Amino acid sequence: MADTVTTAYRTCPLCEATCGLELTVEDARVTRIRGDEADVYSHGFLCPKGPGLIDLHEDPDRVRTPLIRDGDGFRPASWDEAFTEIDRRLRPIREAGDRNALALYLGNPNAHNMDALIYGRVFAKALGTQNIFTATTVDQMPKYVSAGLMFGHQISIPVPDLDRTQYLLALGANPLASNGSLATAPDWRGRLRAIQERGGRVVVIDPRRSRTATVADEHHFIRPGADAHFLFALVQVLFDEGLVDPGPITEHLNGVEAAEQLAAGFSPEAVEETCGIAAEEVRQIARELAGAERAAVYGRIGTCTQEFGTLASWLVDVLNALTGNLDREGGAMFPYPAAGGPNVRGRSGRGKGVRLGRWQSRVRGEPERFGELPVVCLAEEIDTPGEGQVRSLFTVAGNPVVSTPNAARMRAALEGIELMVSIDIYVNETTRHADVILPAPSAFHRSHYDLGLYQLALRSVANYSPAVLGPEPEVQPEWRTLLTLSGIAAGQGPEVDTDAFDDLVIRGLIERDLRGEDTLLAGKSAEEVLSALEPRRGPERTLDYMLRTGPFGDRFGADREGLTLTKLEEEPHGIDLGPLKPRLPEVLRTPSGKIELAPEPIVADTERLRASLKRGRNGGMVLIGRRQLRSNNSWMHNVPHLVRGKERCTAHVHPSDAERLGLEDEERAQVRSARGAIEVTVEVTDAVMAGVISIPHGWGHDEPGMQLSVAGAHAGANSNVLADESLVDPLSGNAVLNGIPVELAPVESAEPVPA
Ligand SMILES: Nc1nc2c(c(=O)[nH]1)N[C@H]1C(S)=C(S)[C@@H](COP(=O)(O)OP(=O)(O)OC[C@H]3O[C@@H](n4cnc5c(=O)[nH]c(N)nc54)[C@H](O)[C@@H]3O)O[C@H]1N2
Ligand SMILES: Nc1nc2c(c(=O)[nH]1)N[C@H]1C(S)=C(S)[C@@H](COP(=O)(O)OP(=O)(O)OC[C@H]3O[C@@H](n4cnc5c(=O)[nH]c(N)nc54)[C@H](O)[C@@H]3O)O[C@H]1N2
Ligand code: SF4
Ligand SMILES: [Mo]
Repeated sequence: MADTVTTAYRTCPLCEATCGLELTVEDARVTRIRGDEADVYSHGFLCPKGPGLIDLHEDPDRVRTPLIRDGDGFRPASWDEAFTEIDRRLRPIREAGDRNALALYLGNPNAHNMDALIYGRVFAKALGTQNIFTATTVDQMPKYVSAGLMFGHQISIPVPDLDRTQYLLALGANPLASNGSLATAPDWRGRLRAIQERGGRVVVIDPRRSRTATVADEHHFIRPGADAHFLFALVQVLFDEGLVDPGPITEHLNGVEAAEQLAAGFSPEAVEETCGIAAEEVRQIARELAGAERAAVYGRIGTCTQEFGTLASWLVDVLNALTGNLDREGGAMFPYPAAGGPNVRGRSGRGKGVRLGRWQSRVRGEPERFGELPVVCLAEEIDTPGEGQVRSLFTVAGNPVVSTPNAARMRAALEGIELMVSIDIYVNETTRHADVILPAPSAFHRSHYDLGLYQLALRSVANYSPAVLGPEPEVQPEWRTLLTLSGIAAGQGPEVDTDAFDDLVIRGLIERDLRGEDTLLAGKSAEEVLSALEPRRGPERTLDYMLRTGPFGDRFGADREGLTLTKLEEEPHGIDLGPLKPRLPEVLRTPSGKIELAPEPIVADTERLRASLKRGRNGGMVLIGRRQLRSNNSWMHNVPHLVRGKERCTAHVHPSDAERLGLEDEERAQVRSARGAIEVTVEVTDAVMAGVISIPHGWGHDEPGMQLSVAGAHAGANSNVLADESLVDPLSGNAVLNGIPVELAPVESAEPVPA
């Protein structure tokens, strides 16, 4: 019997759903994880990954001390040794005088990590380089660009108000596997069922009959990459049939006429062939969308990681606006995060808008967006000699070898780089190339608040989780590691006073807000605010500051009932601050103070879409991805219960294609693209559209020198060997990961896969 058995609560950091977990802790070990029934947002919901936190925590392969390269392997080192080594190796590169020789790649788990969200940007700034890359450009950058141009800030992304809508049109999203994205809400299954139970409809547009499509009222196959055509056709029908009715937001709209003109060439008949959806069905959807009492159009990764990603992302919100559903309850609404945010802070209703392309990448001249360059440029910036070549790469919670296009080129680039440093929990496909690996604490040893994902939540929710097990022995908190690296990058040497640095960070934040127009802190000094935050330090101090200056905050005494971190600490199941309310025009940050329905860069790009209508289809196959419930991009396949059972890294092929290509179910096939070839097991299924093959990403754990014993035994193949780094959505620079031309053949009759 355990001596002490306690219960702790923590928000799950693994995906965007932010479920509350109830943890049983016996003698300082977490022995059980269940859904927290009392959680104000998830009410007990959880998925099979949640309990995997125990396996992650106890995984013998997890990195627990700094590692320094030693021949082909690594040797454990102390933190001092590791930082000294980084400083020693970085110094000559830094002193050569070109800051762009340093590069940073930030991966997805940073979005779920309070330390990284607060201190990651400090590190990026300290590096002083234009070579900042993140997983955003293999994901949602098109939505950032469209939202930025339309509403004035990239984070102003309307979310479908699932709990009050009567009609949901979802494209390129499979929330029953992914648990939702750019729309933070636990238990999509329950929320979709509730729409149906109150007499509403769920319509899914996807080249696959996904799990979500299976529970929907209606599913239409669409040819990969044809969402913008389809959405434009809906817009065309709305205008053509007099169904446009933006309602109360009319006075805030610029560009309605321009939208009408742009849509004119995209009648349902004109796009039928390209989309693979019958004109009459498109018309029907447009009428139902317009006729629904409250409706929301929602597009996710399938609409972003494709050739027309920004156009599709834009059209989603054009439709929401034209049907009167933008900013209305039950429609597509702007979140209202308790910790504030760029569209909550400062002067409201008008702003500077967004500026794109403040600098360009060195090799192919890709423009910057929101401070970063497209990750499709990363390998070429490393492997192309010349002035400004990247000589040193830092990765923080990222696995670009598996997660970004042209894996072979990325692998070779990392092999050749002068210095690579990774903050990561595993020696994996990417970090095996590092010269120094710095570990990060397990989720049980760090506190949590979803600073990022609550920016996209369907309700205003606040939930803070303290570290369940206190600090992890031997592993520094990630914020201190990031600040030490910031100091090293800034030339302060390896012994960085992270407490003093942290004081500067928070002071900078406060002073920025004090300078702002419309400040909530009017009449206060930085000293007063700092002393009110005593004795907190590190991320908790910043979080407290953000909550208190947020829309529900106590504003340091101005509102006694207002939110503080102390109040949140007393509520382990979180605080629900209510459903979303209309926010127009206050949410806008465009220079015009209006919603720009037809921003100039987007209008210009519609020409490319128009031209694509004339493209003949050559009858070839195209590749798309497929998320699986028991995976998390590339990094949870070392959790035994998540990889147990049937092989999951398989290629879904339609029966008609299988027959034509001579492929049998469960046979091995070779899939080849312009960039490379992989071998996978075929699953013949009519759940995928004819002409389309679907392979999940995140696999291929068979590289040498990794420490992933479980994943290695379930290696699968890396689908990003096939993805082409030259294919991007031009407005956003986002990678095209869906709709990649491929050829497919039985392994025996195929050319051998090159090593
Ligand atoms: N073909 C194809 N490619 C895709 C996608 C697709 O749909 N199709 N999806 C894309 C999307 S949406 C995304 S977001 C990207 C993801 O791209 P990445 O973020 O580059 O890849 P992940 O697989 O999420 O890798 C996360 C890394 O973080 C480490 N890690 C986990 N937890 C922590 C932690 O707490 N601290 C630190 N420091 N490290 C940690 C893991 O070990 C792993 O190395 O992949 C993209 N790639
Ligand atoms: N279990 C699990 N959950 C996850 C992740 C994971 O790896 N595993 N990753 C997390 C991350 S980083 C993200 S960004 C989110 C993503 O969350 P979602 O956006 O819901 O991602 P997917 O489940 O990949 O669903 C995308 C759907 O788009 C379809 N699709 C592909 N191409 C096209 C196209 O051209 N048009 C249309 N209309 N559809 C297309 C695919 O068939 C697929 O069903 O999931 C998060 N949650
Ligand atoms: S749905 Fe997401 S947040 Fe919820 S338990 Fe699963 S992985 Fe965690
Ligand atoms: Mo993602």
